[in-house]
Amino acid sequence: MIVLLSGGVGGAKLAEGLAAVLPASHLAIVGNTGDDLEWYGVRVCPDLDIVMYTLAGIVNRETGWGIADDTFHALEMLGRYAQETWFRLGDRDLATAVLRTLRLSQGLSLTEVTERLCRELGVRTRLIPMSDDPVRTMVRTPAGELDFQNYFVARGAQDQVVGVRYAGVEKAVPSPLALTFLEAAEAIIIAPSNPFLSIGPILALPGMRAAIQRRHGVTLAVSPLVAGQALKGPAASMMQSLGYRPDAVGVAGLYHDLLDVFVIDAVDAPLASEIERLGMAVAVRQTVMTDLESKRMLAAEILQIVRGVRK
Ligand code: FO1
Repeated sequence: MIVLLSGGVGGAKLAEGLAAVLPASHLAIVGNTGDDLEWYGVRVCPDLDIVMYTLAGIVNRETGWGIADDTFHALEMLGRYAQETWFRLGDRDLATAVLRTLRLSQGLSLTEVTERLCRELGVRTRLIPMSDDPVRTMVRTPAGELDFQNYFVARGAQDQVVGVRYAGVEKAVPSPLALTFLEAAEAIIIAPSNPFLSIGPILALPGMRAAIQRRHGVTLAVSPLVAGQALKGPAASMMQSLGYRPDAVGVAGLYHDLLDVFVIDAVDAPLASEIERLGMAVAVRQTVMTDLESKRMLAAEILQIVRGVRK
């Protein structure tokens, strides 16, 4: 069993690659819920939905989020009522959120609801929210503290980030199903997602880092920074403003207590020895995933690396 810890768009790319090279029964994905939001009374789980829609083959390939060919009639109507429309939740996407909200109100856990939605969309890979409890990523900026979607979507991730906090995390517990899969995993793979906004909330759950550390299986991460830049999103500038080196060495430092192997891009090969000094092996590969072939290729290489690690 391979378990992928994933955020949204970057994580979904690797999820797609892994799903293409592994039987569905050998892959589980633990998804971030720190960027969830209540939007007009319905619960939206962007990172879970991005992965679910990607694996279902219905994701909007241009944006990486939302559903292909979705329409925005509900949002337009809200605009006519002079309500906020900055979060572009499409009509089909809204249906997912309505059904999720209904099922949660009927007493199902988010883990159960996600499992049902995936099954109904034909997704056979297990997708498990990191927790059934609410955790909200809050971003501290010179303009004040903002919830994640406000920072990211409404304000376009333009504010300088001076701190990140995961509200509610102290009282949250990891999803029991996620822990079961993590404990049994031959390998845990940390996706090339933002270390603070996507992976940070998962690792901040009480007991999560310890659960990853005490296993015998391999733990590997793929750097989300290539040549000091994120392929998407504000990871590099955040690293800098939070006082970390904005490159693969900085990311390796954030995970140094967890990793056996860190996969960096070929352009970052000169950083390998510095990362090794942090106490992990380094694998240098082409990590930029642009199409299904490059996703499959990276996934296959990761499996090969995992199988070659002697602990
Ligand atoms: N990202 C945007 O940049 N603008 C949007 O209007 C937007 C809407 C949206 C609706 C549903 C959904 O599942 C995701 C959506 N995203 C949007 C993406 C999302 O905000 C982020 O990419 C993730 O939260 C970070 O992984």
